[in-house]
Amino acid sequence: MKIQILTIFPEVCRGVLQASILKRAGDKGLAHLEAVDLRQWTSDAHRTVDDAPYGGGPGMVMKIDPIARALTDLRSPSSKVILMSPQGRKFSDAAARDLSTESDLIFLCGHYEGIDQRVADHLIDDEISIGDYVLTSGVLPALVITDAIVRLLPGVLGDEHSAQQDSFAHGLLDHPHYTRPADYNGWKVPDVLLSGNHAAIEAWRHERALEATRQRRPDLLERSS
Ligand code: 9D3
Repeated sequence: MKIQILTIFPEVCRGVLQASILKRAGDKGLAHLEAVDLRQWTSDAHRTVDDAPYGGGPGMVMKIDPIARALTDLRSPSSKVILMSPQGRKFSDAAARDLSTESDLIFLCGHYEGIDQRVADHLIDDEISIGDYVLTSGVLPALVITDAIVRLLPGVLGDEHSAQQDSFAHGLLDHPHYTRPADYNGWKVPDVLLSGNHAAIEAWRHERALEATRQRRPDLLERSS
């Protein structure tokens, strides 16, 4: 799978893409992850990517021209171009699983107050938000989505089962985890986990996951039933 993040802040992306599991996925050849500088497709001395809004008002708007030229060069018949935008459909575990089956993704990141509407109307395949809070650009959302997708690719996580077993796939929050020591200043690990009784441990974990979900995220239970 190839993922390209098209942005005026490529160096921010490169830092994240060069760390941890994302770096390992790239090094192992399981994903080609790349930050691409939108200013490569400007042609003036100031490398301008934005301009004042028609109709007036504060802030700047990203111009269509550098974006259109960049996409002409980057896109292939198999690529899916996704605009990161507060107006997009909301990202989720299900969306990550859908996107992980694509071969070629291009995340277009906005900056400033917005992007010329003709980009969304004519140049993209999908428009995604990561949630109802205002960020300063689409760069962090593109990295969030890249991270969520790449960890689902076969071979990326050490244990093949860990992405499958992950909480949102079942619609439940995770159960608590403990490691040594069994008693830390009087804060004890639940006895059942030390019992060696695997059936009892599984039952306890399921009960604790259900309880946590009921208390904190009852919306997840409504959705799965
Ligand atoms: C005044 C209207 N604002 C929209 C809520 C303007 C605006 C604010 C912030 C336009 C763009 C941005 C920058 N954010 C993104 O590009 C963005 C985003 C976000 O802010 N929250 C959640 N998901 C995303 S995806 C892209």
